[in-house]
Amino acid sequence: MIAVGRDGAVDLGGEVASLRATLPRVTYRVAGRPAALAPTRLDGPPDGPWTAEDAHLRITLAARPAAAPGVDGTVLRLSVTVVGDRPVRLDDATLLATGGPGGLRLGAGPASWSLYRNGWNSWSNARAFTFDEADGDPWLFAIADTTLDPETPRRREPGRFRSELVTALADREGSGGLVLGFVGGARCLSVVDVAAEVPGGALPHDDPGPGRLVELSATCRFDGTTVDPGATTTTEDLLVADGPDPVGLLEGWAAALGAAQSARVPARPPHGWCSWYYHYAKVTEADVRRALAAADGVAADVPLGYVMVDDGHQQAIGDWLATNHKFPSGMAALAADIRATGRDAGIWIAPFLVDPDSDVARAHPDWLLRDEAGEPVTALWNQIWNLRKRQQVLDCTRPDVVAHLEEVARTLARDWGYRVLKLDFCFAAALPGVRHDPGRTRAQALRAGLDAVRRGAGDDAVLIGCGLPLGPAVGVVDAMRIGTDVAPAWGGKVTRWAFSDQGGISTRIAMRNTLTRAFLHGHLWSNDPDCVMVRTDRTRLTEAEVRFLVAAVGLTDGMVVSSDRLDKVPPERLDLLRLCHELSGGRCRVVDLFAGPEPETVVSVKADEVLWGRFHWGDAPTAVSVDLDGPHWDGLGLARPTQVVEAFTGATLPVDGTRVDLGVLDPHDVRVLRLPR
Ligand code: 9PG
Repeated sequence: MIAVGRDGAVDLGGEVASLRATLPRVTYRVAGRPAALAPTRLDGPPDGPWTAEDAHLRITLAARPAAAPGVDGTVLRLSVTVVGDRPVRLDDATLLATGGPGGLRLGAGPASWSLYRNGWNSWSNARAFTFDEADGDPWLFAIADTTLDPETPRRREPGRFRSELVTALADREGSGGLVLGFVGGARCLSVVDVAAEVPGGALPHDDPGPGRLVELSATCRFDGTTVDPGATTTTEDLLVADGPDPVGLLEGWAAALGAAQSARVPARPPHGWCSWYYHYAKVTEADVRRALAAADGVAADVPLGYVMVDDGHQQAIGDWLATNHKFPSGMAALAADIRATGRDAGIWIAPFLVDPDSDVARAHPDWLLRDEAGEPVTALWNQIWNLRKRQQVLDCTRPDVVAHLEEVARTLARDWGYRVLKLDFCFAAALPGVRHDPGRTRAQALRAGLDAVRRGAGDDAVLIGCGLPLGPAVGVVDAMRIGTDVAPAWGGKVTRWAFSDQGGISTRIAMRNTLTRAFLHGHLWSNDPDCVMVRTDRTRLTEAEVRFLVAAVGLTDGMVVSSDRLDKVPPERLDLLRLCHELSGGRCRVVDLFAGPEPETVVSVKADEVLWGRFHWGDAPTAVSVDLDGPHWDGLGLARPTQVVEAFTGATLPVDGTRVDLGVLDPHDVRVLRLPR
């Protein structure tokens, strides 16, 4: 599968794709001077490991066959040893890089490829692109602050893509695809860069060819960490695999990462009620108690495993144990009353953020992450918290910060009784800065903070990650937000422009990630697609859009979390929440993940039936039909039905050959066909 030639190239040859890559490259600094080890040949036996050396570093590349089920590929790992007598500051370690003719063979070439681009954290966008599209950083600072790694900027140029942690290429002609994904994320943040020129993109318009691959490289970021003489550090493992089923490759990668990093996957996704999307920061104790009372009334239809107080209980960001006047009984008493109803109590914190005016920031200025100039690093500006000042960040490589985080989590979870913790804005702990421990990467600093929270909260606590980079979270969180915030509005053209169609607050963008990141579910954690709003008060979501939300969350088997005033929700809307639970529980496949920016077809396989969802993203009423034919149908092993029942309308629809006519769908509507097994 893999060979390293004396001419200095790695050959990864598969049935579907083959890759001819240059050797590893490591950039570093010694005594402040930038340097690179970029060998033109490696030494070693034919099947490795292979080494190269300069005056400061020795690098060793090792390859082994991938062990992941259903994934036939190679895993690469690079070790870096400091052989000189001076400490080295490591920047980037590129495990493989290629480009130009012969660099990558897949189908006819880049003009027929789709690329899966994954964003940095929970809120960042993920979707398929074609190489005539451009994908740059959002222009609005508020969106950039919360969705981007500032160390991995993206230019807005057609055909140039930067994906975090994993990418996959699919041949749209159907021959298959290639996945390049890191099967570790607790040690390094990582990126895969892919650039190609195609007709209609950066190439001249009259160029009819299959396009040119310009660059493909996979890199671990060491963030300038110091490695001492004699010490060795290693990259995360990189999985490179090809095969006929590109979505299956992404699933295989997720399974491999989950196994390698001991993912915590709950037997069933947690479900409950969250205060945020109705009460927002104005939430009061009375609101939560009213929700609790309503929960009993709807329990027969809508199980609520937990009741969560989101943002709004604390006195200041950072002072998590100081409750504001809106919760007069105190948070421990409230948790006790929630638990007395048989439900878990949940609470929101942003563990690594501190408000500049908080007690913790004033008492411990030395706890703050600082930049090279000694100024506190700031993560974002949130007008709800502090109109005048940006939020600051804790340095999680400090033992006193770790002890503080542990103590906060211990108090919330064990003393107060909040077994469910939503950990928000966690990206902050991985921002660039000068850390107390110069030997730890940004990923390791974040991981140290997460581990402290887990230790404090205990093994049986349910941790829900949010605003959290994906790789470092695997193995700590039980559930993970995988998209931006929903809103009681779909998000039209103006939001799309303001948010550069990426993060922000938009049900449309949130639901896109619910589909495009569905394959992470059950491998890395339980996916949290954000709350399901079915209400008729305080909302501009149409009935069609509510169905869309219900179907996306249900079919992908995500957490079902209500955020309505349940005492005001009419019975026919409660029915939709019940249906959301009923649709859950299957093994889901987003069939057309690579077909365009917005997947339309989601198939969920359950014990007794197959659910076939057809999502209509368009802004106009449209006649829609479904064709059950195709490779995904063949894999389901179902008899050809002559009629099917639609889940939302209850209508029985005739099957004409393999086609089902769904009629005219409203904008942003969905239909779900129930196919008995
Ligand atoms: C609470 C909310 C909810 C929500 C989270 C997160 O950039 N911003 O100012 C910004 C504000 C809120 C936000 C994300 C970004 O939402 O996703 O579920 O918990 O915090 O404040």
